[in-house]
Amino acid sequence: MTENAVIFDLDGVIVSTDDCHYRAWKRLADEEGIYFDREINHRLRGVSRMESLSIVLERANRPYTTEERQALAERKNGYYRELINELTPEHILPGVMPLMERLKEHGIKIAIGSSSKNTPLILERLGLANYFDAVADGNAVKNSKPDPEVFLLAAAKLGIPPAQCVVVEDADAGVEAALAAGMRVIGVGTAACNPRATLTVDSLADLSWEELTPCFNGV
Ligand code: B16
Ligand code: MG
Repeated sequence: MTENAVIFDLDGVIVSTDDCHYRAWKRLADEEGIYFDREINHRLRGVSRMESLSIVLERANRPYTTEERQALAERKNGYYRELINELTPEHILPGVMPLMERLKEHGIKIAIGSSSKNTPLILERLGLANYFDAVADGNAVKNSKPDPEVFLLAAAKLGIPPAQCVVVEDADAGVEAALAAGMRVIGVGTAACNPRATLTVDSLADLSWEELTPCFNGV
């Protein structure tokens, strides 16, 4: 039988840390006197920390040196870690655990493909540190989404060809990364209206097994 895998994005798919990112960037921007709102925050989804900072600084009224940028990114990350330290398994989004349990029962491998360098801490807080067959995150890749590197790394760690992997993503950058990796992609949450996704659902709680299985080759 052909082996298949599902690679889950973390922020916005497994857990709503996307709101923690927003609050941490907002605190930093307010302190620096830089305009920041949820629309700008939307552009940060799936994008690495330093690239996110560059987007935040588009609205700054002076240039920032490399050293200043490094310090700002560290400050934001401190605010963010204060927030994610409060996470518990109850913060796992609806539908996620039943889906992952069902995938495991059917012998379908599961992995994380996240741009976040905080992935180990988040998975630990959620009680999922040893749950996945593979974890690929921002600590292990050079290029962030929409580059396919993180998803290709997850597939390589699983030993499953990209064409047999399905990605679950909430970010447009992540949808593009999955397609560039040659994978099918389910758009959820804020990617639920992305026409490039193979399948879209508002929440994983709404995803039926009958809808999901055609996404796999050979199942
Ligand atoms: P960190 P994902 C991404 O995670 C977030 O969507 C994005 O907003 C964030 O900037 C990026 O991780 C880096 O996060 O600062 O924790 O390294 O959606 O790819 O799981
Ligand atoms: Mg995400």
